[in-house]
Amino acid sequence: MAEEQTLVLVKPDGVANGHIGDVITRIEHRGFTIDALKVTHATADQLHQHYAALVGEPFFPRIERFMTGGPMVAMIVSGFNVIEAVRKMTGATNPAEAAPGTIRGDFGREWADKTIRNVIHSSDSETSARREIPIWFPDRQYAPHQPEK
Ligand code: DGI
Repeated sequence: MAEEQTLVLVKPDGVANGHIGDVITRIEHRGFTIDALKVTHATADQLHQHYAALVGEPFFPRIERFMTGGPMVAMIVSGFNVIEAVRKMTGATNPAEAAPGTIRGDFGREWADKTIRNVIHSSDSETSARREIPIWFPDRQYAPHQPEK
């Protein structure tokens, strides 16, 4: 556990359904710091990089359609143990299984097709955060704040 940074994306469904503020409020209420924030529209190239491990999956075209289908909000969030804390706040991948109180459990909606629209992405490890931050913020790199001595 240490000072860390994590990448948070409010996905197109989260933006369309009005949850940018909810996500920011939860992050701020936990005392975490937003180091960078922007509205952005994902390109296919960014998604192929971001979900490199999933590109071969049969459901990848659905992810691509969904994630390029509207604007998103990208944030770099920092704080002590922020990666695990925000993952817990995010909840399970499938909103139908995400616990109440989590962002996906509270704001995720059931879907009639086979696309998982789950409101938010958050990095699952320091390795992921280090890799993902420059995909969405090309002029930034993983750079957690230095703790006070
Ligand atoms: O870190 P997570 O977003 O919780 O999960 P992940 O990195 O395993 O998957 C990334 C996204 O890909 C996830 O938010 C939704 C989508 N996904 C993952 N597994 C499946 C999936 N979409 C469909 N349709 N089916 C899956 O099995």
